[in-house]
Amino acid sequence: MIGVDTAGVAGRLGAAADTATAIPQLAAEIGLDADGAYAVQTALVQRRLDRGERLVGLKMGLTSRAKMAQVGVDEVIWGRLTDVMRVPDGGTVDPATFIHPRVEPEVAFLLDRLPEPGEPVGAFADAVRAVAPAIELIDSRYANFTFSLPDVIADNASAAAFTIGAWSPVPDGLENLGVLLEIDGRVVQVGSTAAILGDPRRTLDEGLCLAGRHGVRLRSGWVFLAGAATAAVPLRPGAHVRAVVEKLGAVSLRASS
Ligand code: OOG
Ligand code: MG
Repeated sequence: MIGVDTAGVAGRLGAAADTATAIPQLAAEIGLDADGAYAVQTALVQRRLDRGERLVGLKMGLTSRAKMAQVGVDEVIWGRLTDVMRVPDGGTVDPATFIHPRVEPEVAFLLDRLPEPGEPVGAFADAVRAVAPAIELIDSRYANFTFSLPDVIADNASAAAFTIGAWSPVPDGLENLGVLLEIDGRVVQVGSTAAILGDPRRTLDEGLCLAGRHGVRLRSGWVFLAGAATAAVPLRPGAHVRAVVEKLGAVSLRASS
């Protein structure tokens, strides 16, 4: 890992996002490993903070088999969410501002009282104030949406935009709620929250632990995306996207044409 130009790599990924232009994968060529990739991610997100964006949460990635199989990477990853990525429920995104956007259904947690670094989550009910259905819009900055583990970590886990529905108290049976993704009223993906590490609550421990290793502390009031239960689906111009999570209700997003 000697000699990786962290700022330079973050600059290339940042420019790819800003101009909606794909770049080739780079980790193998420059010898970037997972730890080095998180350093690139930190620098990449810092570019956003430097232009006035605020950190508002964390996203987990590849927490279900369906997602791991879709992208061919089988390790849980995490990335950062900023205020500018948030789209209101029922809001519109312009697909032309992304490279090859995909949407996926998620479960979001609203964080409350979190343990001290190194401590396990005591009661999930203390750490999470509310849960909501969510849609994540991912947009790999790599050509053909193809990447290795360090590539996707460096690219902030493909984070691009997200929408959160109405918050509810944590319902009974969170570990096995039906999940649907609809495009223009047609169901395109069906799953269960059970696909998310067997129980989406587990992703919070994973997130605390994995992000904690890189000095990132989760904050009260942050949003936490547990990762998609199903594969992601391309977002076409004009599409109306709706995600439904049993007991939590629906959330929607539109792509302008
Ligand atoms: C990586 C991000 C994965 C999820 O929910 O699993 C992710 C990708 O698929 O491009 O956000
Ligand atoms: Mg996701």
